[in-house]
Amino acid sequence: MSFYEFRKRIMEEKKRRERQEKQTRTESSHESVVGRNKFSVALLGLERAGKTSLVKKLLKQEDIVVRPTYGVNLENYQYRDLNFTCFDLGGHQPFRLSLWKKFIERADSVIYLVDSADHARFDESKETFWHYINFAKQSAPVLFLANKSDLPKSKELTEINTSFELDKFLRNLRPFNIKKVSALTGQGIYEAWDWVVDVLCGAQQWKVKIGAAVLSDIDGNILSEAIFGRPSEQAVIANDFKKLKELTKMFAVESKESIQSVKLESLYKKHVSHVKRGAYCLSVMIDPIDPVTRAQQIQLRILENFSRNPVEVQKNLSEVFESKFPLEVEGGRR
Ligand SMILES: Nc1nc2c(ncn2[C@@H]2O[C@H](COP(=O)(O)OP(=O)(O)OP(=O)(O)O)[C@@H](O)[C@H]2O)c(=O)[nH]1
Ligand SMILES: [Mg+2]
Repeated sequence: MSFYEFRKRIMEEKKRRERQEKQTRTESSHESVVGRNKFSVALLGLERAGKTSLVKKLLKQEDIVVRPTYGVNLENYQYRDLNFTCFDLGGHQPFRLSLWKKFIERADSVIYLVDSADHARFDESKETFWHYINFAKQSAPVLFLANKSDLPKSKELTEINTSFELDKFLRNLRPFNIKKVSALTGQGIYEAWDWVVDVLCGAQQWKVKIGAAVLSDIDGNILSEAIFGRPSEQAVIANDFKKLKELTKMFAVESKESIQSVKLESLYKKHVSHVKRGAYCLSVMIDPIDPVTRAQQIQLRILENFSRNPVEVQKNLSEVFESKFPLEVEGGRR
C-alpha cells in the first residue's frame, strides 16, 4: 500500500468514527426525561463562585463550614417530589480539566454560577462557560446564575447578560435562563430551582410572548402597566390595552374574596390570562398559540415575589418581567 493510500484509509476511518460518535451523542441527547422522578444536575463555575454554598443552602445545612471542593461532592436533594443528584464540581483549574467534561455529559441539567461581584474574573468565567457548555446534552436545560447578589459590587443581570454574551443562547435550541441569586441569603434560589424542575418535567414550554401586562390591587385600582414588543407591535396592542385594563378591574372585583384565582378570557385575537394572589391581580395578554399554563406560572411567580418583597410593586412592570424571566419571556424592552 502506498503512503497516500495509507493516509486516505486513516482519514476515512477517522471520519467513520466521528460520524458514529456524533450519532451516539444525538441519540442520547433525545433521551426523554418526561415521567422520570430522578435527575442529575451538574453545578459549574470557577472556584469560589458559591456552588457548594448553594447546595448547602438548599439542603438547609448552612451551619456546616464550606471549604473548597476537591474533586466532586455528590449530594442528594429532594424537591417537589423529585430526587436530584447534584454533581457539585470543584472549580479549580485541575478539576475543570480532569473532571468536568464527564459529569457535564451525564447531567440532565447544568447550572453555571458566576460570582457577580468578581468583575476581574468575568473574562475567565465567560471563556470557561462557553467552552464547557458544549459538552452538555442537547436536551439539558441550562441555568446561568449570577450569585452573590447580596454584595454591593454585584452586577445587574443585564450587565452580566452583555458581558457573557448570553443572548447567543436564544438562537440555541435548548431551554436557557439567567437568574440572580444569593447562596448566602437564599434570595432567588428556589425560583431558580423551580425553573429547572419545570423544564425537566416537560410541564411547560419555556418561552411566552407577552404583549401587555396590567397589575392591580384587589379593589381594581391599576398600580402598574406595560406594553411590550417592538414599536409596530405596540401600536397594534395599544388599541386593545384599554379593554385589557377594564377586564383586569372586573377580574379584581370578581375575585376579591378569594386568596388565589385564575381566569382566561379572549380579547379579539388574543388571550387574556388573569391571576390573583394575595393582595394583587396580574393580567397579561398573550397569543393564543402560546402556552397559557406557562404564562400563569410566570404571573404567579411575579405575584409571589410581590408578596415577599412589597417594595418591588413600586418598580416598573416591564423591569419586573425582565428581571424575573429575562430570556424566557419575549417582548421586553428592545
Ligand atoms: N456574600 C456572599 N458570599 C458567598 C455567596 N455564596 C458563596 N459565598 C462565599 O464564597 C466563598 C466560596 O464559596 P464556595 O461555596 O466554597 O464556592 P465553590 O464555588 O463551591 O468553590 P470551589 O469548591 O472551590 O469550586 C465562601 O466563603 C462562601 O461563604 C453569596 O451568595 N454571597
Ligand atoms: Mg465547592
